[in-house]
Amino acid sequence: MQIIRYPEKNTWNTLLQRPVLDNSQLEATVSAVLADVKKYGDEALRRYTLQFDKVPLTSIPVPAEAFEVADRLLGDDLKNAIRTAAANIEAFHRAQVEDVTVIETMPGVQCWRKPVGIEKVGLYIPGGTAPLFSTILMLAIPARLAGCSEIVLCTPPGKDGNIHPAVLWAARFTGISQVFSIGGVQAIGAMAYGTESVPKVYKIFGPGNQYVTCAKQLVNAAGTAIDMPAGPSEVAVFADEACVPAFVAADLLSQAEHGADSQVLLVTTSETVITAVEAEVRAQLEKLPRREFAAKALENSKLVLVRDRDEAMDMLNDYAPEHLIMACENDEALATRVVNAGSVFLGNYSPESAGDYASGTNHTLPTNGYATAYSGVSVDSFVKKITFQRLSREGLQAIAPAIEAMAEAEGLDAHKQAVSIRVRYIQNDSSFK
Ligand code: HSO
Ligand code: ZN
Repeated sequence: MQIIRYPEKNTWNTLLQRPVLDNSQLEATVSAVLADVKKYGDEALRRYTLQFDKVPLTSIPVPAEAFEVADRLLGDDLKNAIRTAAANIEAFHRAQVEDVTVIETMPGVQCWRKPVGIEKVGLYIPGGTAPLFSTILMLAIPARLAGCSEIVLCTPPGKDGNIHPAVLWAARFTGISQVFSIGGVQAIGAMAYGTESVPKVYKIFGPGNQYVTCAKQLVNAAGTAIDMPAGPSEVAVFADEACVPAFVAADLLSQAEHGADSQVLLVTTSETVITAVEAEVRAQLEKLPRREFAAKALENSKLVLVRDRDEAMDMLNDYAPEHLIMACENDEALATRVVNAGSVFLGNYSPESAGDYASGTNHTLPTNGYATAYSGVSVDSFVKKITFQRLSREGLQAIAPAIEAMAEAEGLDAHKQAVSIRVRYIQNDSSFK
């Protein structure tokens, strides 16, 4: 990890830069696969699964027996852990379900907004080096709470053609309607366009590699909604002498182990913290099974010494991290100054892993600086909010002069007439026809 001491403000931009990925080469490949899926449907899904995953698919939908096998294979401890996490995630997200409030903006003018679940949503769970079944809880639970009627899931088959039992068990447990054994760009295409086996959905959620992210962006440009632009995982930690360096190091490594492209950042006001955290990172890294990924990620990562807490907060807000851990004195007071972050973890006993798995908050969060303008996934991500209104005769009469004057000033006479015609009717004007 690179150590940077007291960087001048005009160097922050460079210092906080994320690794830039060049998508230009990739886009042609991704578009070609998408076009093929659109044209050839299931046949293209089988062909690409054979080509990319090296699996000859017998069935695109995961058969019912596979869920029973998964149920037998999965240990009770893991099932209970998933149950605990799911209960917390459900409790946290249930509170996001909004009540409908009717607002009387003027006497006789009633307006309200009703959240309605997006009917068909598609969840993508990557395969690869770690089976992220926790992401199923983070997506399917809010989807169900939002009232989505069709929740489908795509995930690639492993080398043996099977899907990890925890993925299937979590899918069944959270009430997902159908699971399909496909991954990568072809899965995103299948959910965006629909094939003989896979239903077309209106919005696609979930993490993925560069290819999947590019596919999501392309189908989004063509009309399918997506959760958010996704990038590699990241965590920033603010620590002072109130931190426990071994905890900070463990948190940095927990995010670094996601992949070689992950990025971690420590901002501190204390030279002692830098020295201690660096030594701990080295020691703990050695013992990690995924040390190669973590070590690669650490090459892109920085330990930064700043002058004071104000400077630390300015820097962290500029960085807009996906996750922000504050292991410091008076964390809550300092946290009131956070303006850009996906999810914030306060104090020495709030590791990011708690939010990644089980405390209740969502782990699908804005990366790559998008926390300046985007929120993480929530029940809101799965609903549209439809507004309604009803005006009484009195209400319309009261508001009519305002509408008429504005319509006239915009030169939109038919708009004015839609009000005036009713007013004349109400007044029983003889000119009404
Ligand atoms: N830290 C990831 C989520 C995750 N962690 C899943 C473990 N499993 C989101 O940035
Ligand atoms: Zn994680």
